[in-house]
Amino acid sequence: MKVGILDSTLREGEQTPGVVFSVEQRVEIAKALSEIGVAMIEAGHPAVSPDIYEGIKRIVKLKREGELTSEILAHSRAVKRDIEIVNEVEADRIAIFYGVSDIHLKAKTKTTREEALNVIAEAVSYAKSHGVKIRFTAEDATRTDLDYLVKVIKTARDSGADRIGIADTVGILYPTKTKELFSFLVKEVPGVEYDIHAHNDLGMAVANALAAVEGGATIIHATVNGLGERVGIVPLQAVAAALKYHFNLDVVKLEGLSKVASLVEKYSGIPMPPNFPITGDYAFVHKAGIHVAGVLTDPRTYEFMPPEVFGRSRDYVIDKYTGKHALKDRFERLGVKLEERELELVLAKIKSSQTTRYFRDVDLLEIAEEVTGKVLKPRP
Ligand code: HCA
Ligand code: CU
Repeated sequence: MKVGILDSTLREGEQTPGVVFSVEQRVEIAKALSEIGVAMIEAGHPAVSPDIYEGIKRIVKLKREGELTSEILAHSRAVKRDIEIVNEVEADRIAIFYGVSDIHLKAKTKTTREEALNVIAEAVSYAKSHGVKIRFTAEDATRTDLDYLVKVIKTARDSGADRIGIADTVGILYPTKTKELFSFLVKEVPGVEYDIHAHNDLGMAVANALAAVEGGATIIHATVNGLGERVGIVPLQAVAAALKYHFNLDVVKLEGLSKVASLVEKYSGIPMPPNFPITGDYAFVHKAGIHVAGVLTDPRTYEFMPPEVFGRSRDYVIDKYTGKHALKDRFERLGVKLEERELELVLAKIKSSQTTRYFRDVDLLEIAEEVTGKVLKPRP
């Protein structure tokens, strides 16, 4: 199975409310993405603003100088002006999108289905005449009449697109349906490869992406930290881990994910929630006594992915949920040897402080001194 990631942090990701990347930041993010090995980088929609235009130019230049390896894409509406601007920035591939559901045709472009096919054919052929590789994205594909969607894809293919993006623009899909859709399209319209662009409105974007791969999609759109319109799209870190563990696919260097996640967190100003998969602060932190005792004996009890794979480490917190195993381990790590009875006294004290969120090491030592009457000197 040949599957790659298209990272759209610089295009879809910048469509997150409040997010704007500077030219320098765009270049740095693209470098970091190429370093971890994403197959494609959607670097922006150059017709939107001069800085995006400039950013794509700089990224394309680095690609030509051999500093980046990913394929560089630029986004475009199905209009000549946009296509010409993409032509100027000399991206490796143009990604032309057009809303093809009846809702989009009626409300946005005010075209009939037939007229839309002409617009798509014209735009794709025009791009083709510039010699650039083309992805055509059927926007709102998942709310589009299936027979018409087939016509759209055939039109784009016959006009020169070698990739087709199936966009779940509103995030309405679920996995069974996703797999069915891709299996059908791959059979019905061969001669092109398919991308899945899954929005996360129902929290199923990663699952839908995996289902699309099972159905034959070969490129998954993702953004670092799952940024994007509304609640965003497939988060790169989760989908990369899922592809590794379910399909044994290496789509990016997993140990590099934390660094890119922090970089994008900083530049986007959107904090990563602590309970975010893989790169969140709590992704490998355990709490309940039973869990901590389990992972201290064998981490596989409550983890299927060792944190080291992602360059991270395992930890646990101490509060009223804590058990004796965890406490004993914590004091041992602090270089303090407590008798069984003393540990029990410390634990009782912890359990009687139900509203304390965390006991830090200094708090634990203080309690231990109190219950034992000894002066405890932790190992430096
Ligand atoms: C957009 C729409 C899009 C396009 C997806 C794609 C969508 O914001 O321009 O080109 O792959 O969700 O339909 O992001
Ligand atoms: Cu989108």
